[in-house]
Amino acid sequence: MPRPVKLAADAVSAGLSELPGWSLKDGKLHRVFEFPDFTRAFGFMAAVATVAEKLDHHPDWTNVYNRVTVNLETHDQGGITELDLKLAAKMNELAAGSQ
Ligand code: H2B
Repeated sequence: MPRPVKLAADAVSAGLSELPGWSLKDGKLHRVFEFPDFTRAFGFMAAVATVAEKLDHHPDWTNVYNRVTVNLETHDQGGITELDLKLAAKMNELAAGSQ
């Protein structure tokens, strides 16, 4: 699959408008997910890992107890691409119900 290209600012804004909880921070898609406990947070990360491998697109993230802080960008492109919007949407789906 050809790698997507870096999106223009207006395309990023349009994408963000359909991604509840996400914002633009330092040129990356940013969201903090909060769960009831560590087990739920880690379960979310495990579920996302499977999707990330399938997409061959991986999040920059950190976990502290019940919180997962995520920054998405496409390193190859030095910016945000459709793959980041897709992964962000998938993360929202996977987090729904376990937050
Ligand atoms: N993930 C992210 N977020 N950005 C990339 O540019 C990227 C990736 N590149 N995962 C992929 C892997 C690349 O290194 C492999 C070779 O396809």
